[in-house]
Amino acid sequence: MKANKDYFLAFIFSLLVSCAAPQDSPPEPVDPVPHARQLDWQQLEFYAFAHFNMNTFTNREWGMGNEDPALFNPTDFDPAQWARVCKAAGMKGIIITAKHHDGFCLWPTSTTEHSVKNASWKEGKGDIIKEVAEAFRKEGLKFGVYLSPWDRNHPDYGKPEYIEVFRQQLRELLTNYGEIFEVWFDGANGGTGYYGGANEERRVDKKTYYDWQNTYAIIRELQPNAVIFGDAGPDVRWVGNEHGYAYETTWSNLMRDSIYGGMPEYAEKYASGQENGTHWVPAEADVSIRPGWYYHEYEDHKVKSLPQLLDIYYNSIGRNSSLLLNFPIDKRGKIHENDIDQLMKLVDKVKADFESPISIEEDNLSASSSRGKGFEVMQILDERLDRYWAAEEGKSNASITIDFGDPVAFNRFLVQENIALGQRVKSFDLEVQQGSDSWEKIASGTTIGFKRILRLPDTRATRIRLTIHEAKGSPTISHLALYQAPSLLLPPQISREKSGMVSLQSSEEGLEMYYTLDGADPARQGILYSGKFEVLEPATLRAISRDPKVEAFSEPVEVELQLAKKNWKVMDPEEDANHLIDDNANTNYFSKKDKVTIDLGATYTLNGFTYFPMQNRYLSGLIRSYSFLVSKDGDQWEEVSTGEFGNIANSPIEQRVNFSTIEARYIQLKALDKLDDQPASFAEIGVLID
Ligand code: FUL
Repeated sequence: MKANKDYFLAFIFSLLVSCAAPQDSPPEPVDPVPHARQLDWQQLEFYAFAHFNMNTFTNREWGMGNEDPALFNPTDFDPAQWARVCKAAGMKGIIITAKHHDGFCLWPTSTTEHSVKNASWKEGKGDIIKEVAEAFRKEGLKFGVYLSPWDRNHPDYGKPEYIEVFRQQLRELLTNYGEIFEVWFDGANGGTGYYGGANEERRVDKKTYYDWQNTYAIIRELQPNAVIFGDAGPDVRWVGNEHGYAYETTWSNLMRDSIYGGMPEYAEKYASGQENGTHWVPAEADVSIRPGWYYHEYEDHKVKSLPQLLDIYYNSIGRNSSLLLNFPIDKRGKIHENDIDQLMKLVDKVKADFESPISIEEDNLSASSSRGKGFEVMQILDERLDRYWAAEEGKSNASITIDFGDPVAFNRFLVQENIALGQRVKSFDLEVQQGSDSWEKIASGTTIGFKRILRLPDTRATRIRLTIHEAKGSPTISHLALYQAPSLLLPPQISREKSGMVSLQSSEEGLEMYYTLDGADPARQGILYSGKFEVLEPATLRAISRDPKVEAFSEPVEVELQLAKKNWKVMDPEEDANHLIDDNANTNYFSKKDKVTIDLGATYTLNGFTYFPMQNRYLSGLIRSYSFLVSKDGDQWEEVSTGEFGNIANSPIEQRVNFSTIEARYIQLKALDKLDDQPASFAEIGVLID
């Protein structure tokens, strides 16, 4: 293992150094401190989650446990592709759902018939776990397993007998598939299920039922280097949300003994750790690249955007947490192309952000206090955890100053503590001098931990000072760096109000935005955006962002704006009618009558309509087949189109329908058939005019 090798080299190096020049003694650790396996794990930072199991084939997030094993049947299972993608993204390994709550096992376990043994895939002769473990090992990546404690298939779930089944499953996974780096236990536990045909609700006492200590002992025996993940650790803890965000204050210290897996108050009380936590249990932020953990074709257009993924990166890895990014593996058995595209955008941007650290020389550095030989401030220059600056014993506040002489430009600040001696920093400020002798505070923070990254506005400074105000014991800093990240140069985001007012939103401060309304090239003929503008008639809006610092343009974006809904009125509304015509696809209108009627406020020559289905994670009332009618006076109606929104269940994107030109002032969309029995739902409705 690389990290172990690094420690060994570091040890030899420190021996040599200590022979040459005697070092002062290192600071006493501030408890709790990490175990060696936790230190190795911490340096992985970024690794993948794969949700691939029975739910992939039943289009669900949680299965009941009564699914037919034959349904598991990937058509082009390709774990080598997963491994290549993860490797290219700089991810260090993968954790796979060996068994999710529905109980289906991805390996031919001896404990149940509910497994790949009875799948159509490879006529029951396959072993997903084996193939994934081998593919990842081949790329030099790590392999870990998610094993759901809750099992909605097993007849004995809830009884003492099940615990032995669960442990046997764990033994098989930890014995037959080589080195395992992490074992992941979900907090979701107990409830309704199939349970071998009982079809009932089974609640368990989450504190006592699993007898976790004896289960952990099996892991320690079979895989002593593996970290165990759970709400209560014991080695790595849940960050407390599924958005991939750690908190401004994130301690790796935790009151571990007050917590058990699946505890209701966990997220609120414990997720950001505790300054006086008794055990070292660092945070792991888990999040899916799509809304769901499992693959659903209807989410193909909902893969997280680059700005969303960047926020996740900076709010996890930049806040003393690791990042476990999930790929919902698709029905072929591959990572979907859309997911790969977005992942690689993130990877390229992160690479660009940290590509060229601003050079800091030993002579630029000074500290208000230093422990002595071996702990001087220049130790922060390299990235090794075991070479660090420490303040004098007993000093809990101290500062590091970088004096560049000439101004430097930066917008990222990265700082790390030597966590091997415990997490110490409680609060800090970042200040700059810009020519004069007075210090200006540009940021402040609380915890640092293994890694803290601040995203800052573009800043120019001749001197930069990190002041640690409060720490548990004398602070240690193992690394500090500054970067000038390029702007996030994305096309503007376009939104429009019911009134027809259009706004452009930029992906980063300091960008210019240009637009045209006649289809012309916005880079050459664009109007500089300075605030909302009105567009009432249909128009082709093209827009582009420009970074004046580097004189570069983003890709252009193009939107066909339809007739503004300024004078529209929903006739006979059942609910908050505005949601239907507010030009915001994130608000919905529901109709128990399964139809909507609108007065356009004037007569137009129509040649089509649009239906934007709801965009919520859980869909209801989507229209499958429709009838569209128009009227000149609101009395006499004529059907101008009827048909199907073919693939709306799988692809709930805006639907566009054209028909022969007709004059009308009133329109009506009727649902003839829906995906379920819920009231017909509409995010937006629009008209196309000639
Ligand atoms: C949750 C589970 O219930 C989800 O299905 C998913 O596996 C996620 C990672 O953890 O608690």
